[in-house]
Amino acid sequence: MRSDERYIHIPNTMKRVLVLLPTLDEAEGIAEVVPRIPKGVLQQAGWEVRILVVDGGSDDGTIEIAESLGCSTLRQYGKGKGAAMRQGFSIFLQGECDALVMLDADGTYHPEEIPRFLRGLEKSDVVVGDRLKGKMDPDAMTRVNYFGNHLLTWCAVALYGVAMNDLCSGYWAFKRPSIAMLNLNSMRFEIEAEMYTSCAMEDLKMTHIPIRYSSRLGEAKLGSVKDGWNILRKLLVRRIFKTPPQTTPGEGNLNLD
Ligand SMILES: Nc1nc2c(ncn2[C@@H]2O[C@H](COP(=O)(O)OP(=O)(O)OP(=O)(O)O)[C@@H](O)[C@H]2O)c(=O)[nH]1
Ligand SMILES: [Mg+2]
Repeated sequence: MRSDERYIHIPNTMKRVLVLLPTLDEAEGIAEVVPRIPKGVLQQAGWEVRILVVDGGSDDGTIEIAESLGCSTLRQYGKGKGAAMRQGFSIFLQGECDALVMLDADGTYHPEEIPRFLRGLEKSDVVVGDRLKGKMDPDAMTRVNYFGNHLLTWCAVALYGVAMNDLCSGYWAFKRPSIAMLNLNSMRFEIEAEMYTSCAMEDLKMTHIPIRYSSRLGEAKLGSVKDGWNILRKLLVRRIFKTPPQTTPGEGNLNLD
């Protein structure tokens, strides 16, 4: 064997993680969030990182900034965070990554915590970041949202009987097969609630880890009362109709084509 040949056949033991970032006019946020993704630490832990930004039609340069930072970008079909996430999940399943981490691109969540999520996946199917038991900056969440998040989380647990600490958290990690089991048709901010209902009904093992939560950069897109009501309605609808219409068994309803 030539001296260099021994390196050629080394099996690639690196796993791949897709970091999924939904954006709508998040120029400031994306410029801060992407460089904070700890690629070096993840690489040492055996993870190769890919970043996909699914954009809802930003006109503030978000896409250009994301691309300049090495992200893949995609203009979503339709409108809404839910539609964007479903499209991102669908693309994930078409690719070869082993795990997916999703977080908002507004600077509220801390990308430095991604390795903790991936460690959590060693013992569970899904890991959910818990802001309510984590360390929250004083102005990170309005009182209305704080109360609403607790109330909706309580309703979710009462309806589904499966542990959940922070229903509206936007920071989740999934093993690949878990994504394939999700049945979703949410268009807007009810997507996380529906992810919870789907995980609960598919008996996926969820763990919760306390996370940091900070004030957002740029403007919020969520309307507390309207979106709060949509979340509650989604919890009730899924309790009665377990899967959305047009769901393909085992494949869910992730694609919007
Ligand atoms: N692709 C896409 N992303 C969206 C859309 N609406 C919001 N987002 C993104 O989804 C993430 C969450 O939106 P936010 O407005 O921060 O909502 P939130 O985090 O629930 O509410 P705040 O606590 O007020 O920040 C952010 O990264 C947004 O840019 C949309 O229609 N399409
Ligand atoms: Mg936010």
